[in-house]
Amino acid sequence: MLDNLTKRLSGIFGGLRRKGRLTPDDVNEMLREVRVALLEADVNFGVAKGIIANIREKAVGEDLFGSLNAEQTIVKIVRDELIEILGKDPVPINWGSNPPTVILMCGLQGSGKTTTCAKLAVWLKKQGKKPMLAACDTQRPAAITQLEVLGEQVGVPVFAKTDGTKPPQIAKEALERCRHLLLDTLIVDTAGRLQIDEPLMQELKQVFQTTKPHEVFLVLDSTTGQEAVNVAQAFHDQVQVTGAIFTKLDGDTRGGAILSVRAATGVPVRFIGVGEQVEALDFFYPNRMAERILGFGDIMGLIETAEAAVDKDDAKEMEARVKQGNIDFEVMLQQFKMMRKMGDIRKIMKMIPGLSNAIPEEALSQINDKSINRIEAIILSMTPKERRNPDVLNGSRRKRLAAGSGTSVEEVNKLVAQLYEMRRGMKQMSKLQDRMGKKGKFGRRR
Ligand SMILES: Nc1nc2c(ncn2[C@@H]2O[C@H](COP(=O)(O)OP(=O)(O)OP(=O)(O)O)[C@@H](O)[C@H]2O)c(=O)[nH]1
Ligand SMILES: [Mg+2]
Repeated sequence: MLDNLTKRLSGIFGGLRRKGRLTPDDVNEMLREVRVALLEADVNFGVAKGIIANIREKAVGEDLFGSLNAEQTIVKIVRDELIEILGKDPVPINWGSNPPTVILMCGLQGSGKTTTCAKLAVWLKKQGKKPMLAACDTQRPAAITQLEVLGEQVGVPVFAKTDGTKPPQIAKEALERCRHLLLDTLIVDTAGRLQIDEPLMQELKQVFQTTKPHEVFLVLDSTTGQEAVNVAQAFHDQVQVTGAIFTKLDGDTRGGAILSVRAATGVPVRFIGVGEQVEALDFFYPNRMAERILGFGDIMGLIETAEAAVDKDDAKEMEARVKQGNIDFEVMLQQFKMMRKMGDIRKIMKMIPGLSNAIPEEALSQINDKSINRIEAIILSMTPKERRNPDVLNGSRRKRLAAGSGTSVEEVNKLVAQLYEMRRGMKQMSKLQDRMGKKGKFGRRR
């Protein structure tokens, strides 16, 4: 996600750090570089110009020159400016006064509307809502089935009609059904359209008028770059768009449109799609995005992900065992499970501050599920006794494990050696902590 911009900016600010005291020329040069970096990330020209002008103005007011922490001051100014441009405060869902809340989804063909409908339903369920999906894309025969399959997958009812009923009427009936079933949110999927497609725009307007949506979310494909901003303007002119959802930010995108859309059209970003799975939708926080762009990582996001995935009691027990150096294959298996629940390990590592820039892309790509799968297969081939007490793993047992897991004896040996290595490391660590604790120099935090 915007990795190139992050790398460019850290390079620019890193250069300032090496310089120490700054002259006005240094700052001008820095601003020029930031501007190029923004443009290369596909930020709208006018928006980039505005950002630079604001940074310059604030920098002048900060009495930057000659001060020793000029770099930190500049990073802070840039951060604040990015937050400002992204809309400052996150925008909560407008629930309306009496349910159901209607959310109308629109966007170009293939932007990710239908997928995002399902993702949004999952997100709403996590908020304790009872959503329903309405299939108002009658253009593509497969579209209804697609939504029905997704609805089934996420456990949300789908209202659909295949008897030639027109979308505005389907939407109207869906709303009635939604009320009848006492569900509180209706998400309306619509047909993908090409911008110029007048009849489809008319249809969207009619659906808008019959459902009077509380939110109109425009789904934008972030890989389309600047074009996304033009699309947003075109839709906004027709129906009042209340929010943008940028999809496919997990891919290799320049993504600068996400920085431009609000400044250029007034439409704030509300969610971002970060993967193909139905969970891969994040509520949009301007400050988190700004900090992520600047390579600070996404600590809050990381904590939320971890909290959602980890059972508190499990975590406590694991911590105690790790402290005693008392881990076994049972614990290892549990840790893998936890990591799986947290999602893509690479995505998690990218959320850790500093790490995203420190680790080269190739190294990250080598950390994969496959190697974890092999280790897991070995552990799963063990008997419960072997998992708890690896000392019993003699040669013949190791051979059996290799055969049972489709790996080799070498791999099994390596895994067992790793466990002993980890135990040793943990014991040493806790001894060290104890000693420091006794000296009273570094009191343990817990
Ligand atoms: N990697 C990635 N893929 C996504 C994301 N969101 C959607 N997609 C993919 O984009 C493709 C198109 O998604 P759809 O939801 O069918 O798009 P649509 O806008 O409903 O398309 P039409 O109904 O034809 O207009 C699918 O293959 C999705 O899996 C995302 O955040 N990340
Ligand atoms: Mg669709």
